[in-house]
Amino acid sequence: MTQPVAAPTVRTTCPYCGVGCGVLATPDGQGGATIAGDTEHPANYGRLCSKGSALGETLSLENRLLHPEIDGTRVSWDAALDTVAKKLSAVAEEHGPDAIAFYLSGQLLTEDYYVANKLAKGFIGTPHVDTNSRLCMSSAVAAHRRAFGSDTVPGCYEDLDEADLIVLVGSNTAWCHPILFRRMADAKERRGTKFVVIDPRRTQTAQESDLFLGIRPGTDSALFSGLLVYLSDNGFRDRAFIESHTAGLDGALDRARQIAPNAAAVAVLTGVPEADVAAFYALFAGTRRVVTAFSQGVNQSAQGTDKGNSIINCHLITGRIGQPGAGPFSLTGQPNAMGGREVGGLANMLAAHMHFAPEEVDRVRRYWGAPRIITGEGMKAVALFEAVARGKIKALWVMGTNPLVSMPRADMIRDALKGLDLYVVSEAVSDSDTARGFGQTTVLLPAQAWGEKDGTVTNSERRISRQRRFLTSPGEARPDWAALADVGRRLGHGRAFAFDSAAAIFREHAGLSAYENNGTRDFDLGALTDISDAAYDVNLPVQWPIPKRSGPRGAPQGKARLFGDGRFYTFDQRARFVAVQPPALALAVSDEFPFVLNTGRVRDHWHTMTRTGKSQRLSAHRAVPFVEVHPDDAAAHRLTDGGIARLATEHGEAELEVMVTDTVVPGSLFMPMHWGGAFASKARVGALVRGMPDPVSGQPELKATPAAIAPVAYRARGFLLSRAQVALPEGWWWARAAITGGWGVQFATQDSSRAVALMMRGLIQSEALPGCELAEYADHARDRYRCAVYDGTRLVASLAYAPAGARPDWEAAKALFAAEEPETPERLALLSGRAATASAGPVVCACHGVGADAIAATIAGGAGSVEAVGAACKAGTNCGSCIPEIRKMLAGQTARAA
Ligand SMILES: Nc1nc2c(c(=O)[nH]1)N[C@H]1C(S)=C(S)[C@@H](COP(=O)(O)OP(=O)(O)OC[C@H]3O[C@@H](n4cnc5c(=O)[nH]c(N)nc54)[C@H](O)[C@@H]3O)O[C@H]1N2
Ligand SMILES: Nc1nc2c(c(=O)[nH]1)N[C@H]1C(S)=C(S)[C@@H](COP(=O)(O)OP(=O)(O)OC[C@H]3O[C@@H](n4cnc5c(=O)[nH]c(N)nc54)[C@H](O)[C@@H]3O)O[C@H]1N2
Ligand code: SF4
Ligand SMILES: [Mo]
Repeated sequence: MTQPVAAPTVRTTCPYCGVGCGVLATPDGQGGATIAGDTEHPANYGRLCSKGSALGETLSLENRLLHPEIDGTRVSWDAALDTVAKKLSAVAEEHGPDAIAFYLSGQLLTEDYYVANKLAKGFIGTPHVDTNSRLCMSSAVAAHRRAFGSDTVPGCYEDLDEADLIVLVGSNTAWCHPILFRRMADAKERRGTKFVVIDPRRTQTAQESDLFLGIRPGTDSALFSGLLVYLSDNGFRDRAFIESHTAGLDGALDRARQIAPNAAAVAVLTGVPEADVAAFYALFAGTRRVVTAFSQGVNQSAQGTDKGNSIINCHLITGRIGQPGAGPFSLTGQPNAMGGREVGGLANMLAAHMHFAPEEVDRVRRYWGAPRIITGEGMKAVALFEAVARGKIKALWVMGTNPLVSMPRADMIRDALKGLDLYVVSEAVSDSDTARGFGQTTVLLPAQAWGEKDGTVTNSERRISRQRRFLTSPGEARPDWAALADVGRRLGHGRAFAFDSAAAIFREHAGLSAYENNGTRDFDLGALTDISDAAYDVNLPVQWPIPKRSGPRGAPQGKARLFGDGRFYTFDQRARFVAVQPPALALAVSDEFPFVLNTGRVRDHWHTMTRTGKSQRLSAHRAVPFVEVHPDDAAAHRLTDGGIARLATEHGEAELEVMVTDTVVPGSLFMPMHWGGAFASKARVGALVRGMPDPVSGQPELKATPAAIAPVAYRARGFLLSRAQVALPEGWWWARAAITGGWGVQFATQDSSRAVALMMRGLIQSEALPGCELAEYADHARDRYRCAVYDGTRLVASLAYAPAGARPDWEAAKALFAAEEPETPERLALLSGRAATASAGPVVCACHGVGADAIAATIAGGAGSVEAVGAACKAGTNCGSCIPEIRKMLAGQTARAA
């Protein structure tokens, strides 16, 4: 067990992805901190990706929610919580407790989550508690439970180091789990591990693979059904394992044979060339140490649970599970996706991996001393928000998630909120779309953010780590668990919610996991039941299960792998093969909506950008919301690279910059999920997405919505750089990004250069830029305009405007804006639009701010490898998240040279 390093450096855990990297934070005493990787943390051994490295840039208090509010008016915590408690009681009295719902998040700490779950399910008595993990992991959970009888991730990260084949299904690992991808790349280097990537898009991950299967969306279960048949027919069954430790092979195999009798049939269904299908099958069959890692291309699907089970079936038939270097591996998205599952934050779980068998309900009731324990499942996210729309739910408490961007059919949800008697949002920021929604009574509760709060999270390999406080908490922000416990006390449950620390909550949570367990439930923290406050502060990280007396001489010891002994958590201890349904091939595209809209993530942004949006380094890689379109479709629909397009579905629309690329196939579009209302005029992914739920897990399909796309002919394009945020006129298209020294907004407008010049003159007479001086260059005959605004000698804003076809490039201006008091040549350059110094091009390496042009120059100058590029210009030498992009540029150069 590791000891804390000497103050003032604090050991904590990255708040972004489920890799769960250890972070060392050294506060600067002014609200900021220096960030480094924790060399002793077993998830990352000191490495951090671009997002983790830039955490120090996200700590500012700009846009933080600092005080409770009721209907937009600042109030005391007491007043806010009195209102919440009073209204909850009134709703329960009038409509029953099940008119109350909670919508939680895999970004809450386990302790927050535990208290929310206990309050709702045991004391208020509503089963309607769901979480954004429904959109993220619930199909993997359901697949685990069907196969193993429990929601257990069998393997650990060391399996990635020790595998000879890694199959990545629906996972853009290079961008979304970058530190795990570095581990995989190390394995490739060390032992020649091969990568197979299965994804409809040729992602950065795919470009690093040995074999890429560009699958037709939604057809993964056909591919893996074909693999099951192949393994069975070609002598790759592990007979002893199947015989002693599994059930249901015959049924699953019959079904698989109906779906995908051979590689030729699989090729027809999946669109993958038959030779590639055959190559994949031979590679999988012939490699004992194979990990199949899967993520949202599997889970966020109308048949996500079946996709998961079709993968697990192939590991069961070969007995490749719970062994070093072998197993199915669900890569979790959020930092505490696993913790949420552990406390029972999903509507179809009760608590501590227990469900609704009568003895389980009774056990939890006794442990909690709960007066109103629920006895059955509640509504899952999609149904829950539909119930809000129907008026069935009267009070909703949203905590740590931004559903007005991230839920499918988000515009419908926004309208539905107005019917709520009580709408509570626990948030760290004041300007998230969700915090700006409203019910008849809207209560905003300020939450402590990362660096201020204290508790635990569990990563993808079941490892519990501490998030520790290293900053004082600003304004009146409090831990989420404290707000929940205070409401519990106000509702008359003082004893059950008498928590005074995160450690106390953790002990109770660990106690429940061990309560009457005796090895019957996978999730067991028995050894941590009596953990002292001091030990809680220093002891973790540790992997569960960790029952009482688990290690030598009774010392606690976690377990890296499960199921190696062939014992599962079904009643007969056998794993189940699952007969899956054939993929539904009709994607319901129509003449009106002929495209399939796929959605997902970019390398440097986290979800709805409430944190990464503050970092100029992270905002440089992709600065505007975009849609990827294949060149053939672009030509057919008059879309040009860099132009603006309107994307429409049956549910809503967005306006995005077009990125023409052959990494998507004809007929498909891809847009990122990140830009909410605070960062772009019209780019909320949730407004567009249909979200058909998987019948088993209830997880909505977020990767395939029928859509239409058409160009939008704006008159002009431009950008505005400013020290503080400036609002642009109604009707403009815009996207905002953090830049060095302030904010940059790229815009498109129908207004003329004359109108824009007038607008700038208005701005310097308004509150936005009061009393400043305007230096202008205007050529209205050619519809061009540039200006710079000075407050004395200090540059405070700069705008460029040109006809849409001559969109001004902002890289040079951004570099000039970094100087607060520019010299004369730079001042002139801002107005002429000609760079004073060469621009570096769009940023590739976020850590060192190295642009594509600079990297291209080093390659042209003879740097022939990633290492040589790094030595010449530092790109790729810190976190390594950009190495795939550098490698692609190197390959391009080699191809050109040939
Ligand atoms: N940079 C960054 N990293 C993140 C996050 C972030 O916001 N930003 N979020 C974190 C979270 S919460 C999550 S859940 C993870 C998600 O991590 P990933 O799942 O890796 O990310 P996505 O981009 O959502 O989707 C992965 C891929 O699924 C593909 N896909 C779509 N349809 C199909 C299909 O039918 N079959 C297959 N095989 N593939 C398909 C998409 O083309 C996409 O490339 O990332 C985590 N890490
Ligand atoms: N179309 C489409 N939609 C998707 C996805 C997709 O791939 N495509 N992915 C889905 C997935 S996998 C996920 S995980 C979701 C993510 O979607 P969301 O959960 O909606 O996204 P976040 O931006 O992470 O929202 C977290 C919110 O919590 C706030 N916050 C931060 N710290 C705290 C805290 O300590 N306490 C409280 N109370 N609040 C805090 C942040 O400011 C932020 O507003 O999106 C889902 N939606
Ligand atoms: S891989 Fe990056 S985002 Fe994920 S936990 Fe590690 S540092 Fe954070
Ligand atoms: Mo997620």
